[in-house]
Amino acid sequence: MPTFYLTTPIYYVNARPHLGHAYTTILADAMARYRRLRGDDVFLLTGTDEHGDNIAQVAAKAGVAPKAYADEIAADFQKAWDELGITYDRFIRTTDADHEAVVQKILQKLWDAGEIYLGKYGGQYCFGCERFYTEKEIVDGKCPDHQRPLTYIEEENYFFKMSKYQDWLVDYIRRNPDLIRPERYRNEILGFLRDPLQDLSISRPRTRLEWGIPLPFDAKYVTYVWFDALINYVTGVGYPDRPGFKERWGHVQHLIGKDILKPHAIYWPCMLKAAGLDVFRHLNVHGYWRIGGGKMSKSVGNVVEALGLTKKYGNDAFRYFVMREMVFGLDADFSEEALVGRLNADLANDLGNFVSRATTLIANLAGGRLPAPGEPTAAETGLAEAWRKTRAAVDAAMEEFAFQRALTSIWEFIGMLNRYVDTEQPWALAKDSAKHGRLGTVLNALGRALHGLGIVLAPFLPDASAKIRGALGMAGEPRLADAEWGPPATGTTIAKVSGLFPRVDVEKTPGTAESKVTAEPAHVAIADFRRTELRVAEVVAAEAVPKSKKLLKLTVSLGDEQRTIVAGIAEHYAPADLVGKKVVVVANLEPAKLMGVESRGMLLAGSAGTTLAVLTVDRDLPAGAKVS
Ligand code: ME8
Repeated sequence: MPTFYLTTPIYYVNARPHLGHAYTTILADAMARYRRLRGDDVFLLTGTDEHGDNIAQVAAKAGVAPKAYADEIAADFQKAWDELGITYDRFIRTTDADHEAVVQKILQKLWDAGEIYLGKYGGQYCFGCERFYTEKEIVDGKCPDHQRPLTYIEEENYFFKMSKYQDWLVDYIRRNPDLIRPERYRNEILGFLRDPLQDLSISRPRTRLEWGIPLPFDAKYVTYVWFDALINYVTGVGYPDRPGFKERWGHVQHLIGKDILKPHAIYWPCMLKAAGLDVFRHLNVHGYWRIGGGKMSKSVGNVVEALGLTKKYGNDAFRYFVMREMVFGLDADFSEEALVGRLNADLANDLGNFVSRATTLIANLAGGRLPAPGEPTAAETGLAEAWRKTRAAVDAAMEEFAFQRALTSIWEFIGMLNRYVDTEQPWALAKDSAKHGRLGTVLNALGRALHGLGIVLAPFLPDASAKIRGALGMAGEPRLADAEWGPPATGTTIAKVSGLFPRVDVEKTPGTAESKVTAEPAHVAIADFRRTELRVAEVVAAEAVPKSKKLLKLTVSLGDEQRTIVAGIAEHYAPADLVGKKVVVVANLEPAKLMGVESRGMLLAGSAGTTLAVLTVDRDLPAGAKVS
């Protein structure tokens, strides 16, 4: 059985759980669920980081002892993860006795091996980050993260001889191209390693900081935050010799946000090397959520509020949104409107609608029992093939933590299923007794699709997928191996499922931008509409419009003529992705000049939240064909 060990960062207890923490933890949970579905032996570790100045300071402000403060916030995190249905195997706290013992053990080991020495250090220190900043990193005399002035501190401290590992680390990263991923973060680290690496200060004098783990070889000092925190990943699975430690450690993958890239990609591998432990298999790094355009900051209550949306719209909708909206590794904007947009479009319209149609058709046209299939036509073999491809695409995407790609593939398949129902029209087949064999084939295919979706959606939408499986009477833990295009058996009872994801009426959601704009649209007379000439066009060439972030210049063919159309879609499509696409354009729009380029026509696209999709035709039509 393959082993899979995944960790999230351990979160500081100086802030309540918020959107950012939830994002990482949800991704980790979805990944753990996916690996369990595949049959792997999975261990998911999360927890809290409880020592250090920061926490001592907030506790003092609150008038309680640091441990009491940490107890309260750690419980908050556990409660938040339980409410979100996070399937972690251990919640580690850096104040756990086994962790404190492991940190001391590793420190002693490194001290004995001459990897640690006492030295003097002076530098610009940020109390928010609990670390010194180098001149190069300081922006306008301030901490680039907290935008607060730094304090010059000089003191005697213990240092880990990190500098001696520089060449080894560069070589290790070069020889393991997927160690740090996505690649942009690997490049960032290799770039950083072009400058000389400093030794790492690992202690603070107890006179300044009481709240930490004492150094085993000098009780006047406590460990510095990162040395304590990073070691949680080995404590969590029983370092040095608890059962399963070796096996799990050999397969460890870390998941973090880009803010803590350096400690994980530089300090941690050097620490592991010095301690004689293997380096992690992969460091998976995601981007940052922004709210209202700015970087999301802990001091802003809206990040906590954002997490509250799980209660308003449900865990599944929240999970789906964050996984689908953010390209793993890049930043994205969070907004309630965008979440509602996805909920209505992808969950209510696409998935919810399909599940309700399929189960209702089987109930109404076959008495709720899955009919036997007849001879499949190209439509059914097409579905079977598409399902096989979808599963392979999901597997490949999940290998790289590309959650967005995995979901996009599944939703393309769901789109295909809805079109299949539209085209095959089972309700019409039911009216003609000569076509009842064909009806059985179509309803059977719908049953297969429900079965497959009930399994494959489990990591992403645990609640909704359980409802689908429940309707099909599928008991026990789902397994990916059962998601073939075959079952369920003929005669299986299938219950109606309606309202899997009820649409959210934006007018009933005060405070959203959409609620302000949903006025009843004025009617357009058919004759007026007909004056708009819509045509199918083939994109022949596409390029960015110089100096414009938004515009692309498209050369499109309308069959008998080619023309230039400028479209504001550069933030959503790469030029190369458009070439060869059959799109829909307004052909008789008055020509207009945009950034110096004359545009003759307009490309049609739909949008919801931050997603934009160009309209295409779902069967082959010649360029120039009329759209009406
Ligand atoms: O750094 N977008 O803890 P922390 C996405 N204790 N993810 C975000 C985010 C945002 N806007 N804000 C926070 C620490 N996160 C240390 C870690 S690990 C050995 C020690 C997530 O409470 C993201 O995972 O500041 C980020 O890396 C983490 O929270 C930082 O949590």
